[in-house]
Amino acid sequence: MSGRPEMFEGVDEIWLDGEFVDFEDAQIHVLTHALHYGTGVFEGVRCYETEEGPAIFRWEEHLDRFFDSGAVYDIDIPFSKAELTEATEELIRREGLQSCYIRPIAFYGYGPLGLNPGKSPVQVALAVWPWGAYLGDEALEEGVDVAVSSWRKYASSQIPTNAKTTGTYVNSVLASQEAKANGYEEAIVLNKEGNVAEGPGENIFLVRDGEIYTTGLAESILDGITRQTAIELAEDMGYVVHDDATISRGELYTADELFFTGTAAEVTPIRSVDDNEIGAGTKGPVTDDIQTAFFEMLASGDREEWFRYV
Ligand code: PPE
Repeated sequence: MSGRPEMFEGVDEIWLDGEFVDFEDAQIHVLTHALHYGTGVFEGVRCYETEEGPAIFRWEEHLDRFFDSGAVYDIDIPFSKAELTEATEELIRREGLQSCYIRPIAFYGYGPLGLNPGKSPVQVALAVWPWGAYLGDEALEEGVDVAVSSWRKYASSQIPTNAKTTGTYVNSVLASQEAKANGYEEAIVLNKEGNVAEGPGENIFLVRDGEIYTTGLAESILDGITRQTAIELAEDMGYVVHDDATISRGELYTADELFFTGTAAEVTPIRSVDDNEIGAGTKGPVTDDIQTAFFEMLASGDREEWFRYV
């Protein structure tokens, strides 16, 4: 296929419905239910290069969330967790990757249309590709300039926010497009109540007087696995972490430090919000501590329970 996106250039195969198929053959029908109604669930996982070879980071937690997301929509994934694990590891080996991003997706496939997906078959795919720093290498060092979006995060009373559903990402797409159109690198989305929820693809942390705050699960956020990782690493270092915080827009402006967490974004500092410089306008000391601990943990693999070696 000519014009293949650069990020997929080296990808040879994709696992689709139980088989390894050539990249070009990983196709689905235009009448796929999920294309029309967004009835799919997905994950984003990273595999890191370690001294003992490639290791998938917190695979079990991602797999659990994948199945939980599916359960919300009665998406009955027709493969066991063991089968998906085996397929993912095999795919990484076949692609010969030392580190990569992993994208599992399960969705209502080609069947009758109409809102109730009842008779549509569930299809599952796994893809892997190299993916560097989500917001750029410089972002990890210097931080990103972000803007509070005019789009609100959908409330968990409207669509479950703890499920990672394909369709609902239009909310993130809108916020992200708006931020970029206005010259910012990323957005922060407020929830229906007007408090801080998260980024379009990241959770958010605030540092004030040496203590760490992150928005609570009741604030219509995704229960991020990197969020949980950052909380644990920070607590291990002796920081007080408030993981159930309600954060107002104004508190963003007066924070000592802010940073994003996410599988793709890892630990990315935020250097300004709506053109207000945060702290010294670069990566702050607490953010640096957490980010350093995060990358050291990934390089050393010393939290064994978090790694699955391929
Ligand atoms: N909130 C949202 C809305 C979100 O999409 C993500 C992950 C997170 C929080 C962080 O969750 P976790 O990865 O478990 O720490 N966003 C994924 C998709 C990014 C994309 O652009 O695609 C990701 O980071 O893989």
